[in-house]
Amino acid sequence: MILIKLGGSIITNKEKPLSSRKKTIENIVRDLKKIDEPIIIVHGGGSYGHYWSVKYGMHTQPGKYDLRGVSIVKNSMIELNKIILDVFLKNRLNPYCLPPTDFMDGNKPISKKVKEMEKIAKSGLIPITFGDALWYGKNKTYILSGDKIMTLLSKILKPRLNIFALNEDGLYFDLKTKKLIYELKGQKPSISGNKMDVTGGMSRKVEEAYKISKNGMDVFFVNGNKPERIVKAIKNKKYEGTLVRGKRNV
Ligand code: IP8
Repeated sequence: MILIKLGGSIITNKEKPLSSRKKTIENIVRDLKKIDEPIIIVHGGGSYGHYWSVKYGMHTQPGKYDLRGVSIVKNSMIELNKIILDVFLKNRLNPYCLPPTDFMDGNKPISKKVKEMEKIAKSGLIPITFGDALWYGKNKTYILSGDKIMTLLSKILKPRLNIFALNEDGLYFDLKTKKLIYELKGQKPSISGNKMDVTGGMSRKVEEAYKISKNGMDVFFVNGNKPERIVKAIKNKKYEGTLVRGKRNV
């Protein structure tokens, strides 16, 4: 089984509020059709969820956030999710929408529900979930990032590969030269944060990738504008991007 995160920067125009990159989503989905292993999709918020989370000052830390903000963030994520589901359907794939409320209890995953996602994926349906504003308990809410969902799901499901589709070729040694890091085995690059992103942008991804690799699994950062690279990684184990080797594979 393969876990794929479609980052907000690839599925939306981050500089333009509430605008999706439909053509790019379509290209990715068309290539996902070539994969014959069960997959689970997680997507980010981009200029939908993040736009509103910033406006309402909402973060990953549980708090008593503006209830209007909670509703609006949730609504915007449903809107983005619907766009993605429609592209899957149009391309004759069978998406199975699973908002994180279906498998989260506060900030903890419900193991039984997560395991059920694997069964759903193996049946041929494609579970699709996303980062969201969630009820935490004690009148608090929080922003659950799609990156965090990747870590939570991978810990329980132990997928063969965890893929983060980005709007970049992978991780770079430094942002000026954009020299690509091809492979990492246990060493963590330092990545500076992204102000527009309430869940921490690139640094959060690297953080979560390291947690996943420490749990033994490989993580692959790939350019979502070149979806054939996703297919090559899955089918031919050819990694045109950054591969973070899981502890057991180092
Ligand atoms: O883009 C966060 O998900 P991410 C979603 O994966 C919201 O960090 C609601 C901001």
